[in-house]
Amino acid sequence: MLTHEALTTQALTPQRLQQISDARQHKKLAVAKLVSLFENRLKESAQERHDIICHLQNEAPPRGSIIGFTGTPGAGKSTLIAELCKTLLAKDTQVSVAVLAIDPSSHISGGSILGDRTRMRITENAERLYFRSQASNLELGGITQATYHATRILRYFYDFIFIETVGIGQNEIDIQHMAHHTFLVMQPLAGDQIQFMKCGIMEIPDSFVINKCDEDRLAKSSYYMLRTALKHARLVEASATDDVKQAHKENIFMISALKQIGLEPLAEKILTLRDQGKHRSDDRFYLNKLIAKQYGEFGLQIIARVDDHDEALLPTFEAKQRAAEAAVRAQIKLV
Ligand SMILES: Nc1nc2c(ncn2[C@@H]2O[C@H](COP(=O)(O)OP(=O)(O)O)[C@@H](O)[C@H]2O)c(=O)[nH]1
Ligand SMILES: [Mg+2]
Repeated sequence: MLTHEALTTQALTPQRLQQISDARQHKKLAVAKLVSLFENRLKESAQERHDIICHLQNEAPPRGSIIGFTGTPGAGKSTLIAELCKTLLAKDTQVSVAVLAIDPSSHISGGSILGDRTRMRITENAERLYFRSQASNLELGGITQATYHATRILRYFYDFIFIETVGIGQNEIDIQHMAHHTFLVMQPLAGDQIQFMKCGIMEIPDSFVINKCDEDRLAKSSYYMLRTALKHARLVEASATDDVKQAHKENIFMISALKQIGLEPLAEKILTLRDQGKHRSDDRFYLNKLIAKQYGEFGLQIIARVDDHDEALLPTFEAKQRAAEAAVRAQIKLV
């Protein structure tokens, strides 16, 4: 039904090919320009985005693993990510990381340049590291469509895409959807655990980071507190033994980003999450969100009829979007 609306793929210009080749070498300007093209999602550049993804996909599937870091403001996410990046890049001389920081303060400051960027004390000239702040103007403090679209392109150029987002309800759910692995970053003895238990949010993260474990005693007490909370939430069997030395094996990481304690096991864990990128496309999830926003339940019902086999004929988000919008508009005319 929808295939005749599919975008035909066109050849890229020599300039665009050069830009892609530069981005592959992690040249920041080229990466930034490509990410902007995807973030902005201007209608007139939909064809180009489609062509770029088809071109990249043709050469190799996306490799980047998306790793989410969520948690309350002030838990130390930015500091942790900065230290973790340094550890990772030093540990593995091949690995490359892109960081997308979604800055909730941009509501107030009107821009996402300041805020967290100043706290991400990453050496900007590290070649294998790309950093970008995103304003969270679309959905309060969290994952936006722009985040998803930025990851679509970044996954072809970087081994890991770290997303920093504030944990307030819906964002955890969204980050869980987008990320291959989600870390909940907490601070010790702040009552976060109890808070999260109440919200049912404990179930969402794949791993826990207790940050600000600046001293051993604090690390241990925080570990036991978290284990108790997990047992309460029935995420760990009540009878399970608690062994602080084995914590990282059960995906609990006790860290002081400030004092650079405990980063090694976390970096090792992250390296095991490599190459997850090719296993999933979330186009449909974000397309549904877009259509729901534009056309509500009516639109969703119509696009639900797009068969799965159409995925092969509609290989990009842009192709799916065009087909879906055409289908919805056709129905509107009929009604
Ligand atoms: N004591 C201590 N403070 C930390 C640690 N990590 C971060 N901080 C501080 O906590 C504050 C908030 O950190 P930030 O990374 O901006 O938190 P975010 O809002 O979660 O991104 C800053 O003042 C950091 O210096 C840590 O391991 N120990
Ligand atoms: Mg931050």
